[in-house]
Amino acid sequence: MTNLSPLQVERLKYQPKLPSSLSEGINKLTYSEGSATESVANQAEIKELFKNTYGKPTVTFNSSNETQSFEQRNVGVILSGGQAPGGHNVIAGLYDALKQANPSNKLYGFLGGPSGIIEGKYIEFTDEFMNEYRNTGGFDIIGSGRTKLETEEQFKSSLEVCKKLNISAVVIIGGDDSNTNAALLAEWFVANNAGIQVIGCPKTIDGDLKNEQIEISFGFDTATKTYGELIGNIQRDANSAKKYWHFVKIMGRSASHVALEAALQTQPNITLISEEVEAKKMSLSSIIDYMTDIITRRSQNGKNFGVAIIPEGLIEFIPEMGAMIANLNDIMSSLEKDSHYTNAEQSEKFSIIENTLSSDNAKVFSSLPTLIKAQLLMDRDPHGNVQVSKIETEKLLISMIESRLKGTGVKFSAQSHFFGYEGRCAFPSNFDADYCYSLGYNAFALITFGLTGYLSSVRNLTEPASNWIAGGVPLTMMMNMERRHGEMKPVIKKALVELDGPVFKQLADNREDWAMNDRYLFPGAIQYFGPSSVCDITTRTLALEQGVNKKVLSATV
Ligand code: FBP
Repeated sequence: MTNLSPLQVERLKYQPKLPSSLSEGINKLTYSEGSATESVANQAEIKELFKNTYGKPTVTFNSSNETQSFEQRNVGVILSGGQAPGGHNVIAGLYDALKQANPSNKLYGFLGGPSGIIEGKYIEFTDEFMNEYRNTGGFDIIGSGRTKLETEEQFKSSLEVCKKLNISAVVIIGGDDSNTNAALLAEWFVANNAGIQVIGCPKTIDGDLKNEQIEISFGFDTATKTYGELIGNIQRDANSAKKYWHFVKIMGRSASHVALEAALQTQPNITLISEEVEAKKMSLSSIIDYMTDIITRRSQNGKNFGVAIIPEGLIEFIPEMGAMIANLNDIMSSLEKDSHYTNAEQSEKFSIIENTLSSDNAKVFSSLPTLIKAQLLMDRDPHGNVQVSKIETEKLLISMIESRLKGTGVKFSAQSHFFGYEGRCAFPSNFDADYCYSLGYNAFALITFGLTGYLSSVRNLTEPASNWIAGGVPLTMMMNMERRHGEMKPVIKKALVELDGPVFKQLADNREDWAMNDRYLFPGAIQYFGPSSVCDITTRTLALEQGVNKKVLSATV
């Protein structure tokens, strides 16, 4: 290995921690079953679509006195969707468990996301190769992709590739869309007697793949701490120069968990939460009223500066925008196949869109600046999502506030930022390094017990790693029916910010104080070595949701 930074060298030596139920060894496990499960909604439709994998029980692992031995087997792994810190450690945990079970076992990595299994593009992991990636950020070990696995042809070619490599289990490391793929593939393999198990691992910096069994998806911890550091630095700058308002858009496609967590870590002057905007039916104009009021009141106190946090997915949660985008998504799926539209110039495209949208939605679309209109028309991702990371909501808000303040005498000079990609490939924090390694190790434990259509689950995460609880949760339990590409499809339901929950309450109780009095916090960079109170601290979100706020928040008071 050449060209390693000093931190890389030290991180490669870090030995991630496992829950004590798993740390006795992969051959020393037993498991207990919970009761049968139901999907979160649309039970009848989901049951019908997942005849073989619906309704299975949750499972929990415990260490056993008996030692099992395992036949040789081959496993495939896929990294799917957006990068999240710790993905390499999931593979490392999976690899170590698999080799511990039987040194002749093989792990194949499919290249470039789900398309790797369809096209038969893979590598075989070796000790030497795996060791280069332990505790590192990124998904570059095998690459990632967003191909949606849903057609009969895709399933058939995946089966052919697995048969060729003698693979009897596939682990899909992904977010809600990717684990929907995992559920579909698991069902298809059972229905076709393929003898191949499918296990998912909960990944996404967005933090929206969670429920009672999945306390948080991996990557959220590291990504939010990275954004916390950057926002803290911006706050110092704003408070030093006292001349700019910084509008910071924070990644997180739909849910505002990332923006909310970053706000609790840094205490900025304004934080918008998409779920609140939707619940209060706030129009774009009323959001501008809210922000302009704070900017004006601060200005009256001689403070022509501040920091505002804007969640990436905001635009879809503003009622008139959300309705227009839903209408746009439906019409785009047919317009994208129409050569008259695809060959048209931008201005002609806008008028085709305005003539095809309903009249209310056409009015909303036409009221937007050209830049935002063009960004709204960009390609959808393979799952039918608008690519909100490409929509510059922060600039839209700045320009609308500038117009609103014109002639009022309030000084408003703004800088815009988008913190997203900066946080997705950071070196995993100690928490994510341990959590990811445990998720991967645990995924192999699920495989050894013959389970399929399960998501690797490690919980009790605010406790030391030795007290974490390892097990599995059926993927169908998290599903409901949603409209995608103009059709109803089974998908894993996103967990949005709960407005009556303790995390949002922490913001709501403090935001007026933070708006007017500068209560900025400066979290600084993630620490990997040093006192546990700094290095092993979890997120406010996890701590508040698990009711251990005192321990974690004391550092901020
Ligand atoms: P996943 O849901 O796949 O984890 O991706 C999350 C995310 O980082 C979102 O926060 C963001 O909107 C999106 O990916 C960006 O996608 P891309 O990487 O394709 O630009």
